[in-house]
Amino acid sequence: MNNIDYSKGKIPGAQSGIEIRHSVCDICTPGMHCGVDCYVKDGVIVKVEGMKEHPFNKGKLCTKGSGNRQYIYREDRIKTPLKRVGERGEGRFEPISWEEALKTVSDKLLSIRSEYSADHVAFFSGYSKYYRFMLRRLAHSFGTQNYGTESSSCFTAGLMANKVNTGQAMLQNLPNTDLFLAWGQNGYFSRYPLANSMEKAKERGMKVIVVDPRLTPTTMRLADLHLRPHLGTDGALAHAIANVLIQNGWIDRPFIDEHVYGFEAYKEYVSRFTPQEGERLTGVPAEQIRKAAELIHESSSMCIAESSAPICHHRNGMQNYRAIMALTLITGNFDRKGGQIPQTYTFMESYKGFSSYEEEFMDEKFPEEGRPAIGADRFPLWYYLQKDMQANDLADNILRADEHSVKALVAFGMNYRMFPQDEKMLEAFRKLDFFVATDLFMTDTVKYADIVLPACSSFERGEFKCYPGQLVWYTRPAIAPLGEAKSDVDIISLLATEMKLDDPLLCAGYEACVQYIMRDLPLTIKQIQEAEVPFKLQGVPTYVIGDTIKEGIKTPTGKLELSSTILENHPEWGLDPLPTYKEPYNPDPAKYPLRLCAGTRIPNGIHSRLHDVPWERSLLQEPSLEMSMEDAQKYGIELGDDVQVTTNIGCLVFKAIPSATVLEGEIFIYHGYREQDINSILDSSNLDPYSGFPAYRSAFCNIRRV
Ligand SMILES: Nc1nc2c(c(=O)[nH]1)N[C@H]1C(S)=C(S)[C@@H](COP(=O)(O)OP(=O)(O)OC[C@H]3O[C@@H](n4cnc5c(=O)[nH]c(N)nc54)[C@H](O)[C@@H]3O)O[C@H]1N2
Ligand SMILES: Nc1nc2c(c(=O)[nH]1)N[C@H]1C(S)=C(S)[C@@H](COP(=O)(O)OP(=O)(O)OC[C@H]3O[C@@H](n4cnc5c(=O)[nH]c(N)nc54)[C@H](O)[C@@H]3O)O[C@H]1N2
Ligand SMILES: [Mo]
Repeated sequence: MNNIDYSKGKIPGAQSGIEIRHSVCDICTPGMHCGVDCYVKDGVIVKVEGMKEHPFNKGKLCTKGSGNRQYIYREDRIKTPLKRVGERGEGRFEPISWEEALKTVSDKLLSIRSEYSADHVAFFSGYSKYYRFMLRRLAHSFGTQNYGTESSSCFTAGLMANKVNTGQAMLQNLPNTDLFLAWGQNGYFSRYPLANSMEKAKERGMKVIVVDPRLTPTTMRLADLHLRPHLGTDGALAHAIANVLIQNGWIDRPFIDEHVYGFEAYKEYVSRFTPQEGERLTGVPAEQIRKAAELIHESSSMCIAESSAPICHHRNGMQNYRAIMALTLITGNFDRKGGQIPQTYTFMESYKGFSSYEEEFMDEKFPEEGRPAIGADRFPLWYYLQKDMQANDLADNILRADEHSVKALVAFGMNYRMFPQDEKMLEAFRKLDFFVATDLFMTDTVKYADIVLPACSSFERGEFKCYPGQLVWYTRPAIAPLGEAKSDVDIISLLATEMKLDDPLLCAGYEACVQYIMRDLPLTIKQIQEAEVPFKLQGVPTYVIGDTIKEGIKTPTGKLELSSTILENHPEWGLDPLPTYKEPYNPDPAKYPLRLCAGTRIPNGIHSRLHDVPWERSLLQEPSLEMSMEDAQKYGIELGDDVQVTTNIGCLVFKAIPSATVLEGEIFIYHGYREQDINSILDSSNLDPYSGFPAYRSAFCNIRRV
């Protein structure tokens, strides 16, 4: 054995009793779940490493994944079902058996359903997402449309923009493109496989434009051109670039004539966004706007990765996203090599190159006659496209306490701190007749529950996964569930069974559900389970670029829609069919002169979950506020000073980090901290009327040293 192995200390083998078992890290977004080697001794994980055989992460683990052992063994892991004995929020519970827990939940939900109606029960899911297809169906089989998720603030607004403009989701054909627009993307912190692919493509000569107000490893290492718009002004920037393209005739006219609807109205609209006007609205110099248009013109192909969170966490987020997408449409980079490629929906919000029956599974029990889901009235486009609850309206629905208010909430992985002005959610919890929470940890949300159900981590369960390129994998548990914890999917199935819902498939359990969804695959789920590592499915029909153009674009007009006919046909919603631009909302510019971005990703945090994990916390010990060097000087602030941030809702104190990566006039703060919860001072009425997404990234504030 060589010295390196000795230095690691934890050596697998008969002598040490350590065995390596493959599993998956689910800390992150499902599309990225990396393979993990769990070093297991006596049923306990003593170490984790990246799994070399995993085609996706190839042995690497990110900062977050490296903290997995400390994460799953967090001291506040819940190990048995619990019944509340103290006040809501107090955190006093008594262990109970699974039988008692399931029976209590079932009795309570059924009695609310018979006394009021099924609509008075809501089902919610935060992270993780692997069980969502079953939870949605559970809600439907129970009889309510009130199923909602954390995606009320994540990803979906971008998907909605895709559905409106092109009828379906699209992905970048990065390996073949000439020019890559990384719009609000820093893979080095939030999506490292993207950073890897970008590095590779740069080596073969791909050009890169990055649009990001900040300096990041992506802007510094990979950008040929870096545009730095003010937060939330992306729509104006996209329109100004489009304006230059159109004025110069640098567009694909034949493609537009044949495949694009609404071009003349769009052209008329963007004509006001001259480079000078673009500069005024976004802060990006007119010269750079022209330069971006030139680069697009000079490139034989272009694709755009517009990240949903930074683009859509604004009052005008979805429209900004559509404005960026319009650049693809007018240059003809749709369903073309090196451009944006339409995706086949696969599984778990992923587009992995084969089709499945997940959408059918999720919606075949949809209670059509039920009351439209919460938020349907306020966010009609959301409801039209998503057919579920816009969870940003949930707290208000409960607090209204009228005849339509939810009485019982069934929450999986719910973290009340994800919402703006999140105290309202706590108040809502207090009003509920019944609240059941399923989680790994005794969080501040869970403390409000009447019944608590212990969920297990990804290392303690088996899970079906798929990855780009028709790769599939069925993981095996690396260790037994801690205490009496169960996987969420088993809990859902047990609840359906206990309530005697008329849904034999759901009651039959996870494997049966996955088999139903994947019934067209050349292998059965049982056969897929035999492989220890991910492998490529043979004989699965794959998408051929150009097929969508040939077979028909999935919008109402069969064309790519610059002006949305869904919105044209619903004038009563009061939403603009064109991707119109609106400034971020500042309640009082004199009082709140600084732009506040709450949530730009840090490598060692994921929302609320890793702040209590020692390795992760050691990398940034206190809730911090990043500001420009110019503002630090102007406000007399130095590194480590306590700085008070004031918004129209309230104030909080953070540690100052003056940084050359930040533009003057902008403040960056990460969210999810128990001690300094930035969402508690963000305005919950500042929402995007198209998607219902909160404006986490374009709030306004003032600061002072304390
Ligand atoms: N200010 C601000 N707020 C934001 C954002 C932002 O950028 N800025 N981003 C928004 C976005 S994009 C997102 S995705 C949301 C994320 O919001 P959340 O999903 O609320 O975030 P987490 O803190 O990860 O909380 C997830 C909860 O799920 C639990 N959990 C983890 N794994 C499992 C599991 O397998 N089963 C069960 N039952 N529970 C589990 C965790 O313990 C935790 O309590 O936050 C949104 N809120
Ligand atoms: N380490 C880590 N990784 C994560 C997460 C995490 O919490 N931590 N969360 C996961 C989740 S739930 C999500 S949704 C994704 C989100 O992932 P991303 O969207 O990739 O992450 P962000 O860091 O929020 O945004 C990327 C870049 O956008 C810039 N940006 C911020 N506001 C704006 C804006 O208004 N316009 C433009 N053009 N750029 C802007 C930021 O400076 C940042 O460098 O990340 C996932 N990955
Ligand atoms: Mo997210």
